Amino acid sequence: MSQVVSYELQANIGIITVNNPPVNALAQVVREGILNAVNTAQKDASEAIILCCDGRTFIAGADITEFGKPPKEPGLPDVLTAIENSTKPIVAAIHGTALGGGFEVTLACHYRCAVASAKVGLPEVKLGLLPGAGGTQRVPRIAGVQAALDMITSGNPVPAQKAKDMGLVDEVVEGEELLAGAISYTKHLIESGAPLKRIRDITIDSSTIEAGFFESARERLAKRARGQIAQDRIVSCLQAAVELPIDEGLIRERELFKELVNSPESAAMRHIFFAERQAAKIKDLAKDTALRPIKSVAILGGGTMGGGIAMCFANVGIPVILVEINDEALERGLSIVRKNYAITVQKGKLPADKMEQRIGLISGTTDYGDISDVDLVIEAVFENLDLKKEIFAKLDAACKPGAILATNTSYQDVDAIAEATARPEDVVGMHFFSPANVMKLLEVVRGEKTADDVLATVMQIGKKIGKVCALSRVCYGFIGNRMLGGYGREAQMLLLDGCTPAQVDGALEGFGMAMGPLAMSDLAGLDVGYKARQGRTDLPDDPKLYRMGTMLVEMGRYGQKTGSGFYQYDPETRRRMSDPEVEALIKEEADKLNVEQAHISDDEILARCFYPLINEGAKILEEGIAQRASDIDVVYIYGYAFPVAKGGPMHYADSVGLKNVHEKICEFRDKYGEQYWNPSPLLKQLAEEGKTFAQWDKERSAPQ
Ligand code: 3H9
Repeated sequence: MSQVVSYELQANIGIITVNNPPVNALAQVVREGILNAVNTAQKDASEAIILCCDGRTFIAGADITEFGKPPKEPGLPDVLTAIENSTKPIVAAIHGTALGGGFEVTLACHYRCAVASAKVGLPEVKLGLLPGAGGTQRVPRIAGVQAALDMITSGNPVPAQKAKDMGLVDEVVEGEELLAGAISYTKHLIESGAPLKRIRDITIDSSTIEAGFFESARERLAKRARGQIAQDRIVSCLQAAVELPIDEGLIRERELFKELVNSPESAAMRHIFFAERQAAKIKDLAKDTALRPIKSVAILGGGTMGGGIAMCFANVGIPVILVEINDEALERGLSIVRKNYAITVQKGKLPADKMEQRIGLISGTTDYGDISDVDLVIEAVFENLDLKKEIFAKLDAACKPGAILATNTSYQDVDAIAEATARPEDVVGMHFFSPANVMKLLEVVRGEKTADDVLATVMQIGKKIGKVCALSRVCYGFIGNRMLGGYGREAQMLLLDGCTPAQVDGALEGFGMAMGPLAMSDLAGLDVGYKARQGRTDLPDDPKLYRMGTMLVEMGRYGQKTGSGFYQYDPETRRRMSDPEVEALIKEEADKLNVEQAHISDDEILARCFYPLINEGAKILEEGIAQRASDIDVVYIYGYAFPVAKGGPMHYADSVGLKNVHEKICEFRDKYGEQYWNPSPLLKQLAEEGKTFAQWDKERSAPQ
């Protein structure tokens, strides 16, 4: 048949098997193979056909690497037409995850059966796309329009039993022996003379759809879309499913799919899909590096961060010991954990008995002697290098040989911490982001002497607890926080230069940031940055630098916690409001400093705030702190809420053009001074060569 699709006749059942590791994506050879097999089966002695897959999953979707390249025949819709028009019933047999185009293949089949552990879903929206092979037309026909809307706009997969309840799957087969179960189900269909059930023949009764249903769905989705267009186009497709005959609905779906697949939004989101998976790979580490078993964990420090980290491990069934300096602190830490779990239960995201199970996995101690046996320790005390060194010396004495000793520091020198022990090879940074039980990013910091198996183990355990891992070498602030410096600085400088806080935040929120930098500083507390600056000797002596943040703190305006900062906050709702007093103060200060205020466009605000990030990112690359530009994007998407539809700062720079970014940085250097705007040599070089960061990554990933 073909290398990746085989066909065999077992008694009166034809069996088509796809085998295209790792996830049976619908590459051209798979599409062609299925089409040929379906055609073959029409002419042989089979009475029904089963479509199943080898390996870990049913077809997990279209081959994403093919998007953006010239289309190759046969297209997926042609394959689906052949399946749907088969004169013999075709039964999809699902295990693993039938996703996107993979699930759409099953919807063209006449029947679907699945093992209980299988999931089905249409995750295209997470790639800035919509289901482009009939998903938007067939799902509402069997599951209803509301269920289709929820499923396709969330992109979340549905477990087999729920899929059966929704009508998406016909049979959940018993046990995990899928093929045997599928054969017995198909035999039953043959014997009972089951008809050729085609979803396309179902008509949606449009009178069941409330007036204004689609308009209100659009409005609701636009609020959380952060400028993304895919949700809106999905609603258009569902509307077509209700209002048009299926063939016209399929044409509409195809047109809108094409619009999205060619959009910068989808290109950015596909970039992040692959970037996330690349980031987990460490370039100079052998694939078969042996892992250290992690069966128990200790967390030092039961504050918000330590408690959140403890939850990450308990959530996946790994017992955790929380270590605090006294009973009172320990009780406080454990109660934070209980409170967080209770909130999750209240929100309906966790059954109460699961909460008890997880809390049962977290114990506490004030004695280092109790952690002598754990496999991994994560220190999460406050940011003080001497304290951390003292703790690591104690851990060295207390922990068993081979235990991994990790620090959750955000800034400190991991090598200096490692040197406080006699086993620096066991020391590594695990930088979680707050709230640690929610934020997806884990920056893994590789010290000078960190052992390979420690790194490989931490990457693997990071994935297990649901984090997206990115590797950083040691430097002040690692990848994420080091880059952030210029972003916050410029947000404040822009005020003196003529913007209001609302203008600065508005421009960045319009771009898709969840929260602008000034509102974010108010949320974190302006006093935090103020205190951090006091200890720094490396900042230029410039009265303009952080002027407004400093003044506000000295006026007692610390941000949300004191009810005012760059903004005023409604005491009840915490809604932020512009504050005329702050705006007048900014003008006054600009006059005092002889800064000529001018109107600044949103584009200029974006360049002033983002180009320092990009420039620092380029320096981080040339110094080898990050392995890839795409790793930096992953850090910003998952740790700093950079809009995924823009693909992260480095991808965004590529889309603007590195020549343009470099020229603008040079212009800012001439206008605002070299101490802030000093173009990175790598950025300059790539700009001159007309290259992108993506090309730079690619050249470095190619075998030497
Ligand atoms: C679509 O279907 C559009 C249609 O509606 C219309 C068409 C006309 N293509 O995630 P993992 C690679 S859009 C190519 O680490 P896991 C992945 O890069 C698609 N490659 O495994 C990785 O490569 P590497 C809708 C793919 O077990 C390797 O497979 N479908 C694809 O943690 C292993 O991946 C989706 O969006 C693909 N579709 O998770 C599903 N999928 O080893 C996307 C994976 O070189 N996929 N790869 O780094 C997933 O969600 C997860 O991969 C899955 C497995 C849950 C399946």
